[in-house]
Amino acid sequence: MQQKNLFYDKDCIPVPALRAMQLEKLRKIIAYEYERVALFRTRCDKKGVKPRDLETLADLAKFPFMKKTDLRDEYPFGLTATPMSEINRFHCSSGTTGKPICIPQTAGDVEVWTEGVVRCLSMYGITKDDVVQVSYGYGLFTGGLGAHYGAEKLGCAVLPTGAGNTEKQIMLMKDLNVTAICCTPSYFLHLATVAEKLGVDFRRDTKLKHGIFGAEPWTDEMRSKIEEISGITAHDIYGLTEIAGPGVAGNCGHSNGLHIWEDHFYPEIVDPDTLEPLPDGEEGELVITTLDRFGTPMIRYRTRDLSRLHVEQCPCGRTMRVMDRVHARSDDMLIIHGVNVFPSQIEACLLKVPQVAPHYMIELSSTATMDRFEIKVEVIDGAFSDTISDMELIRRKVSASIKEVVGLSPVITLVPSGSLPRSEGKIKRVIDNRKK
Ligand code: DLL
Repeated sequence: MQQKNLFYDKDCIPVPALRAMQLEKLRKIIAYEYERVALFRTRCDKKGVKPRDLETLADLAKFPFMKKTDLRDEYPFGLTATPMSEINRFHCSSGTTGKPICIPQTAGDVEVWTEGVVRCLSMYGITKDDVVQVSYGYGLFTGGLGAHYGAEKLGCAVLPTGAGNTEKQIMLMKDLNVTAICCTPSYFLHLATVAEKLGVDFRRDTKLKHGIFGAEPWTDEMRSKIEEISGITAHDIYGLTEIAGPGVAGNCGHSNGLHIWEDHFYPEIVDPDTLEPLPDGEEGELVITTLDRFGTPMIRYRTRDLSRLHVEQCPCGRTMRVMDRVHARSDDMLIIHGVNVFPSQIEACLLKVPQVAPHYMIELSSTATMDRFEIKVEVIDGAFSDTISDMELIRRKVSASIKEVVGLSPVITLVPSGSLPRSEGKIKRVIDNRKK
């Protein structure tokens, strides 16, 4: 059973009390946003809906959505709801195109975010006796400072390495008896490869027990692989800049999903095409309303992340709803030869083949007549061979595994271990050079 900790009682608030609290907070934040943010007010007026129309939780569906383009269009302060004197911190997310988005936040907003991280860390079994290495990037990205503030608040000894300088990270991990590391799962894989090259065995030479991984989709197969190569427990932490940062949700280990701290972050699942709310149990796009953030409140923010809210309560005793691990974003979906393919499906298929390492790249290009779909994947040291028949055998296994799930037969290129690019932050695993 989960140890008792600072936020344990809050995690287990009885459901009726939780729903009443959410309704009260929703009423307050919607009225606040309506009064202070012109974009929201104009949209509500256009829809003919007023803050007073929120009488039940279901009434939230009457209110307009917010999305990333709103933050871009209103950059930098169009969605800021407080005077600048109350702003304590900025975080920005660059995205891939155009202007960044900027989230000004109050000191209270940072506290709510920190609390989310503390609740996640406690849930993973981390205590003040742990030494926590924060290898997420520090700066405008929320990973570094988010994990740092949470671990520090919990009373852990924090090692703020940030991203990169991998050999030094491994040395410090050993010398300072680090017990938990926070980074992207893809960076941990890189760290593991470098450790192996340096002759460092995590089990033998370090005290590492926990990995707190997030910021990018990763599959259950990847989680098993990480645990197998390192002997640590791989925990999932979810979040996004617009809503706070890491610590919006985390997994408790009792169910295969993440508790979303819904006393602060109210979740809905909507059909990504019709935008109609879906009942718990059905998969769709996760939409979040921040209940206690006042610098840049987000009302019905479309995350683009695909998930599902579980109907059943988690056996751990927490009443906060469990959401499915985010395996994909709606905008990650590739359409190849008319078939919908998520990169996470490819990852799961690849990792079923024991000779294959968890490093891969999906490359798409157009030829004169059709799309070319290629997967480059590393083969583990020892399995890579000059013998054509050995390699052909692995290639066939990979191909069959993908064909079975996705129904397509990509070109499979097996490459030696260490030959594909590594990332210190979020990894980019898809290169789509097709003509649009
Ligand atoms: O990635 C915040 C974060 C930092 C979360 C460190 C966890 C750990 P953004 O850069 O705004 O913020 O990116 C948010 O990353 O909408 C998801 O698509 C993806 N994402 C974040 N955590 C997970 C996760 C941070 N655990 C976007 N699993 C989100 C899957 C995740 N995807």
